[in-house]
Amino acid sequence: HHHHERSAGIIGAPFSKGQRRGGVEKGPDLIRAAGLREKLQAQGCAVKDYGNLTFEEVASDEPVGRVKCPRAVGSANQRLSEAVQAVKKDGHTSVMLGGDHSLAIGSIHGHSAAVGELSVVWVDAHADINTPLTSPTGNIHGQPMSYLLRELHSKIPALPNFSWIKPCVSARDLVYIGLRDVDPEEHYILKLLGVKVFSMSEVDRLGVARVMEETCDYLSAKVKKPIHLSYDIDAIDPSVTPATGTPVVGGLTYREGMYITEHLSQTGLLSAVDLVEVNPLRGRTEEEVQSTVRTAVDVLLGCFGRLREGNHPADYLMPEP
Ligand code: EXY
Ligand code: MN
Ligand code: MN
Repeated sequence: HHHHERSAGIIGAPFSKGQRRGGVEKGPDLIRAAGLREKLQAQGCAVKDYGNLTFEEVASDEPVGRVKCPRAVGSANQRLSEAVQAVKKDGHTSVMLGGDHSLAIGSIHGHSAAVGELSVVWVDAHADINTPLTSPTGNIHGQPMSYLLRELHSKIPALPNFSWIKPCVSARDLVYIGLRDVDPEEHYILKLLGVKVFSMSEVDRLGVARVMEETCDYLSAKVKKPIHLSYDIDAIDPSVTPATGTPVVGGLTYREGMYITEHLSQTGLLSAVDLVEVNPLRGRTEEEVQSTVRTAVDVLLGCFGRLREGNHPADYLMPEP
């Protein structure tokens, strides 16, 4: 395996207003406290931690149609987009620690603003592609992809603090892995746009190795674009990662979850990663919280070259007697 020079630029985004449940804003500090920086450095990855973003309080944020907290979500994501652009301009792989998945709006927007056309790999139990008009809940964490896809632009109504968002991803550059809880309206959109989906059924049928091979073949059919990996911890089975807001049975095993990161890391194209939806208040015991947080850290280590076979530094010299 060739060794890629990598560095991680970590952005904490302690934001939870893309959904109803408090606690998900504690994700960034918990993931750091589990030793993310130290473990990345121990595997030879340079780390710059940009700290946590601070988000302005929005005085009154009444729903617009069904959409809840649009002003807070819009302005938080604008901040995040700028932060991700700065991290990319400093030459790092961006690591955004959420927070809820509405943050993918700013993370992907900022990544694209810095590097241009992207491939997006969305690992999630959910498709997060409801438009403001199809959303059954109004929660923006179930909608981020709809704001980002060029093909859905005409379906998106104006929302306060959203006018800065320009759709920057094409449907053919998006792949989903792990889906098992998709609303009918979302399913219609996925079929209409012909989005590549490896639901849990495809993971069952093909196995994760073939899913990843096909994912990368599909995405690099013409040109190899930088990859944005948006990893929702609820993609993994709740027996492993229970501390999350919308757990769904029948998810990825720990091993499948790791394999996805190992494979993407080895493409050398991974340019930004989101790790979202870790919510310690949703764990019933401390062990449930710790198992979720440890797995989140392992996902990120896999993104930066950790292999289960083991690793060694490129310049390792065996001690001579
Ligand atoms: N599809 C549902 C909705 O739009 O509200 C549930 C979305 C859950 C989203 C989680 C973060 O991935
Ligand atoms: Mn999600
Ligand atoms: Mn999800």
